[in-house]
Amino acid sequence: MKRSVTVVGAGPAGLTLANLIQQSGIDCIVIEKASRSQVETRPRAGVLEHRSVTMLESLGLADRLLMEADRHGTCEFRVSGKAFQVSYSDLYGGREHFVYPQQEVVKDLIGGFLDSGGDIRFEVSDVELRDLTSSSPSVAFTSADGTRETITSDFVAGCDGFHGVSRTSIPEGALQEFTHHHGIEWLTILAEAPPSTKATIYALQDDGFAGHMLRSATVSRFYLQVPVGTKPSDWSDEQVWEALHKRFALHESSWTLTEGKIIEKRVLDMRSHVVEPMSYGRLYLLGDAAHIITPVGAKGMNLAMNDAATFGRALIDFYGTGSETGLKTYSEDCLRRIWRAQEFSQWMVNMIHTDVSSPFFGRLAQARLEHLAESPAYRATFAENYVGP
Ligand code: RFL
Repeated sequence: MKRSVTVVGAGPAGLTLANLIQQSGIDCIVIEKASRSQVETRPRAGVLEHRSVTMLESLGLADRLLMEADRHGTCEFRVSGKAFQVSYSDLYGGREHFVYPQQEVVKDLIGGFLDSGGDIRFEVSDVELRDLTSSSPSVAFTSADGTRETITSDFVAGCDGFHGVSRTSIPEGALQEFTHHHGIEWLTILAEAPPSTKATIYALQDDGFAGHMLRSATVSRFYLQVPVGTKPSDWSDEQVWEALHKRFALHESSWTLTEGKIIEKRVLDMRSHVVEPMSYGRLYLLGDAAHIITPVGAKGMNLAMNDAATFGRALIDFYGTGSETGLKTYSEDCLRRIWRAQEFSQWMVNMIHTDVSSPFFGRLAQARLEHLAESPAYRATFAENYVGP
């Protein structure tokens, strides 16, 4: 097989890229390890920044999103029983977050790509990337029916997430890796519970952080700060609800938390990881394959889609005019935004957790939250970063 671009991985990064370049007449193929139903039902992120929505609109793939997504412009902080809200949309030109589950974004992107004649091979295995520094790299894989196939292309887009094969196909020493473990873990819970709030809640109590994130009218995501080394089975459903009630509790308020059936309970390792540069020869890394960010600030899916937009534009330029400028600056262009998001996420991690590395940091978190509650200038900076600059 010969295609201009081989895209490895059908997550938000790979599918955004595939739609973008296919719409510009660049032939590509997407290969994906999981089945179509697996990728279309995998609940993960749920917050789209306005720029991601604008990009999906420009691809003609935002109709369902614009109809179904809830728009949010306010979040709430609860500190030891007292609440304050930040109307980040009002503070940043009316720009909002769109709450639309990642699996719905993926569904829309797969539908759009296949409807316009796209080629996605699901359930591939034994993927191997070869000749990456040549002008015709190739990707070999075993297809769902057991046939071994090889695709030769001009470029390979490594969009296969943190555990994929793309980044690990790059020889050791060719990339610089930046890793940080934040010293905390989150128990992440997905529950069939209608939201108990209209605004995302970040709550901080002496025994740790709790988050209430919005997903849909019937499903909510919750987070609980837990000690490093915790296993999901360490927490019974009853203990989860008890901790959530306690950490969200408000003095002098009749607010209540609506419980529901817990459908997913996992422990999320809170770490950050970035590689530089985000390319090697004709292999370009996009999304989680190149960088991991904590869920604090809800940036992961948006960064993945931004990488796709940046690389897509570079390819369109290359095939349209022969210019290699966009390809050469791809990594630098993406990394600027990635590091800014990492900086914001780290700032927020330190603000909403007790005892990240010592009790000293617990007190700094309180001071930062007080500053946010009191200072319009501080809130404006938060809004700019939270909405996406
Ligand atoms: P993905 O989504 O991991 O997709 C990679 C795809 O590659 C496939 N794959 C392979 N395919 C072929 N060959 C191989 N060898 C392969 N190996 C893997 C995988 O099956 C998969 O389909 O990466 P991508 O596209 O870079 O997208 C990144 C986002 O998924 C990720 O950053 C977000 O989910 C992070 N994230 C959040 N981001 C936000 O912007 N807002 C949020 O609110 C938010 N919440 C979250 C999150 C991530 C979470 N978890 C589970 C890590 C909440 C959670 C709990």
